[in-house]
Amino acid sequence: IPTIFRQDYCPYPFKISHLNLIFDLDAAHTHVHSEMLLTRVNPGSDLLLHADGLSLLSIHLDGRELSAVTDYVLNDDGLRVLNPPESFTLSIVTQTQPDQNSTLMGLYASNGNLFTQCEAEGFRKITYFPDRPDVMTQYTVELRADAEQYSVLLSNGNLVDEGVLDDGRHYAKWIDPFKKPSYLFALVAGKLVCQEEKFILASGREVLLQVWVEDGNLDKTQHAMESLKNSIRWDEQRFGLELDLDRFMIVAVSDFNMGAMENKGLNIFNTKYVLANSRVATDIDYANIESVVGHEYFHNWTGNRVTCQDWFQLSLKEGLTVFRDQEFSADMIGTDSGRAVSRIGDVRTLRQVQFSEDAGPMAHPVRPDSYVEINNFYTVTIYEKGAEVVRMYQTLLGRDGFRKGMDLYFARHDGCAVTCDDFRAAMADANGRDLAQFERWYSQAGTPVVTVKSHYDTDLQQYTLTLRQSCAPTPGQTDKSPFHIPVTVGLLDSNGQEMPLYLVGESSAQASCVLELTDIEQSFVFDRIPALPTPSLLRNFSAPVVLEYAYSDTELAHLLAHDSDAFNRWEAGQRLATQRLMQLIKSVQAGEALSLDSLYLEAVGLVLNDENLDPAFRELVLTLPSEAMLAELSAEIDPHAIHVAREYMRQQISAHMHKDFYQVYQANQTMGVYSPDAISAGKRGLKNLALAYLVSNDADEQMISLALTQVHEAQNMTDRLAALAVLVRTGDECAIEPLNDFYQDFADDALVIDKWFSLQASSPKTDVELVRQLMRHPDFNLHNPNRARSLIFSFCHANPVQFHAKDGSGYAFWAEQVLALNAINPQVAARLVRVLDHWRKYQPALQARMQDALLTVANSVGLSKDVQELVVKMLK
Ligand code: B3K
Ligand code: ZN
Repeated sequence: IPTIFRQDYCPYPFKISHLNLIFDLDAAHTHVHSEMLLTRVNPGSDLLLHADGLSLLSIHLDGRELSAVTDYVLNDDGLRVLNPPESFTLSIVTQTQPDQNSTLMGLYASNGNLFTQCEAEGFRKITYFPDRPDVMTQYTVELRADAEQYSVLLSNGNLVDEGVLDDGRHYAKWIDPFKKPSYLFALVAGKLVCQEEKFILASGREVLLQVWVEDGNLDKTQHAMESLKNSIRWDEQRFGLELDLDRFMIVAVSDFNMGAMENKGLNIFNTKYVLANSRVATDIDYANIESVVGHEYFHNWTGNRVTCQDWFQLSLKEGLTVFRDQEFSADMIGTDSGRAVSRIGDVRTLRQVQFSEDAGPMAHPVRPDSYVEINNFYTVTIYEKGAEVVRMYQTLLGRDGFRKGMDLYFARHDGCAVTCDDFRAAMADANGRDLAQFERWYSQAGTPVVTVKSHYDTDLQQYTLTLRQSCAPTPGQTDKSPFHIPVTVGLLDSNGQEMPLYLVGESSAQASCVLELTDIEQSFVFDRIPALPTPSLLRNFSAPVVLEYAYSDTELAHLLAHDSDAFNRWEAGQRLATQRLMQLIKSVQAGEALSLDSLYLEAVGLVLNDENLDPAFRELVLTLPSEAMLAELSAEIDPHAIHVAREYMRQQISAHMHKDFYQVYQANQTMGVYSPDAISAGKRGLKNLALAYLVSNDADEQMISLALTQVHEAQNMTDRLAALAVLVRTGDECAIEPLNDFYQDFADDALVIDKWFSLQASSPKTDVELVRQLMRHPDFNLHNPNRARSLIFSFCHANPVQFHAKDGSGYAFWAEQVLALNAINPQVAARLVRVLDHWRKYQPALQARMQDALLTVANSVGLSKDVQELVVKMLK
């Protein structure tokens, strides 16, 4: 399988000013007529057009039919037109079969409607075209279809004409006024209904906003519409960026490979990120919808108006847009503690998933140097680490400096396909800063470790922090050069107050300051420090690094109680918990008696009972690091010991704070009409965390009936699902009836049935046999990615203790499912492959069984590029 290298980039030799597309749509056979106007812009070669599984019906150049012998060569992956003239029109007719397309790339059918997904390389499944992001073209699209079955016909841009054809079918013609790369093309055809609203932009211009869904779902579109309006306002206010079209559409589809897609003016969404009302969606669903709607909308500028030169620059649009959606979600909460809660959530994902990617066989830089299958590079490194890299510009340059950089970026590159270097240059030039070293964040993989040592000089009243950085080797990169790392710090006195910081040589004091670590080791000296402080390091997680400092328990308890940086308060609690959990894991392995000291319990008890603190924040502090996080921190992963240790600690917390949890449970009930706002959601989150602790394994009847009552009386999905989850986790009979009721109540709502599958699959009481049994349920369907994820992925990802069963039965199941999915949908299969990323870090006995499973997959015939690239890298 060929590898693509970043260094091999060559500009495309032709410019394509216009592309006219006519679609004769039908689920069985769709004909695509394409006409493009080409002009040579670079001397030399033949014209190369991409293709993937297309049937060519005809091809004409300036009206002359081309001959397969003398004029063109047809391959599996493309078409080569030999010796074309300098300027010409090429007309091509192709045929595709949407209802046979189970990959969900290109044109495909879902519940009888037709949709497209083109990013990254799906357009080549629709027609012959240079399917690369730096070829930007103006599109005119005419859709023709049966008027009843496909009553709604949508594409990018503005609707310019519609009507009835002679043969009784109808048509719609769309023109997108902005040139765009092929990956942003989209069409939708089907029986759909919409919620629509006119909206006035800051400039006074009126636009039409629509949310399209299948019939019967109009009671679930309001939140997506609100989120869209909030996104539009936010981008105007924070970045001065206005919606550039007269119409903006969101369409929900139930068969979708990922979350959503930012096609110009026609965003296509997984139903999971559109549909919500209080009966069917949880607080987390509501928050995710807001964030994904924001993300796709923000792409309109960061991705669409300015796009990527090649796919190696993917983080240029994804990292930046994730950063923007994170800031949007934080601003929507508004309060400082809300911002911290939102930041903690983002960092948790980063550490749990991205740090582990960066330490495994798939580690790659934010701007990779090579790939086999680009779909394998839509990763947490490109997205989440990419967002951290963008955030560091803001930390280094300040909010205003960052805004200046963004303004310059758009001034320079609007309408162009550019690189990560162009973005960095705009940030540097707009602020007169040298950001040359900052480039290493793009080119070097791996998570840097920053080790901090402190020294207090009583006589000089000086406090010195010495920072040292290192970064472990990653595949293909053995030696790393130092990164440019912003480390935000503060110092607390013994009362927990901020000490004014006077860096030596600076006259003004700050409460928090950004230390710029650029060498391997650097010392920073603070003057006028009257007594030994407690350092608060890496505030707000100012860089995506592991920070090591030999904190004592009392220092951590002090930070947890007093730090003005809410992120570091939480962090101190997590450090306390992690130290204990790692010790407990060792004790479990050694067969020793387990115990938990009171310092931890007292420290988190203060937070639990502090009613001045945001409930959402209290919930986060009382949530132990996940089993996945503990695995990531282990030198050799023992999933069973991790599970036992964490469950033990949960029980201890539960036993010691039973009364407090009960009180918190009662005090944080939300009454009245459901609202997904952060305060109400935070209360529900804390209340349901309290419930989960109350119903720990040895729960008494009274607590079980508390959960049962909540299941029966819940007025919203958040409360109902949380209580049901708690019951399912007991593995007792008490869960059977509520689970059945839940299924009956929501049998016709696919997204809720996904929750029903997922809840069972992720319960530590569910073994692989039960998962196999659930796969035989009439509602299970491997072709639907949401359903596959809800059962198979939930089991493999979210149920480590069962997935890693000692007999290897979980891994055998994994191999079977990877192969089954490989034949249907390679992208979804490849995601599942990644579950075994870290097989070499597990205990030897598990490792051997994982290797067997990996080899079973690797030695199978008919592997997709997607799956093959991964297993090869994992077995290397
Ligand atoms: N840009 C799309 C992702 C496309 C994934 C293709 N395998 C969604 C997003 O990041 O907004
Ligand atoms: Zn994106």
